[in-house]
Amino acid sequence: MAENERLPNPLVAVLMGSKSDWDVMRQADEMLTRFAIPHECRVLSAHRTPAQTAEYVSGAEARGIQVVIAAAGGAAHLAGVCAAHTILPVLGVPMESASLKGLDSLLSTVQMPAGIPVGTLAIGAPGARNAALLAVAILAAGRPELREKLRRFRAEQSQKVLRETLP
Ligand code: RP5
Repeated sequence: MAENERLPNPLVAVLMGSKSDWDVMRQADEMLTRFAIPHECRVLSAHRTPAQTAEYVSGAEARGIQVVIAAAGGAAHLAGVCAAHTILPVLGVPMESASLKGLDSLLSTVQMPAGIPVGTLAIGAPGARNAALLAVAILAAGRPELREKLRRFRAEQSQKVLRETLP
């Protein structure tokens, strides 16, 4: 799905602070597509487009979005800013940064003071994929068919590991 493409009635918003995050965040997009979750991907920045970020996230719940995934690098703090503007669950994905390898992103995303939570995933691609899987798990709570898909995904993953042979 192309970046910024809007599907009708998206359930998940995948936000990222810069187009430079897309190479990693496309993995969240692909995972959500694999589970047939309606979603939309947008570039919105906490510091470069602060007003538009606040406006988008403030209106997300009314548009039917149920989970927000927010990825950013450095000290950008997009996930925390998003969480400040919505009661929807916000999943933060720290992007790997050039200077500190994502440790800066991780700390600025994970170290939220009490009261406004951000569920923080791993730095980079594993975090992008797991954010999508966690969004699926959140949505699956009230959707038995999605729970079954998640169980099948886990079973296939197990089978793949068990089929591995070593040279
Ligand atoms: C953050 O700054 C973005 O999330 C990105 O990871 C990082 C660098 O952005 P660019 O300078 O590449 O646009 O806001």
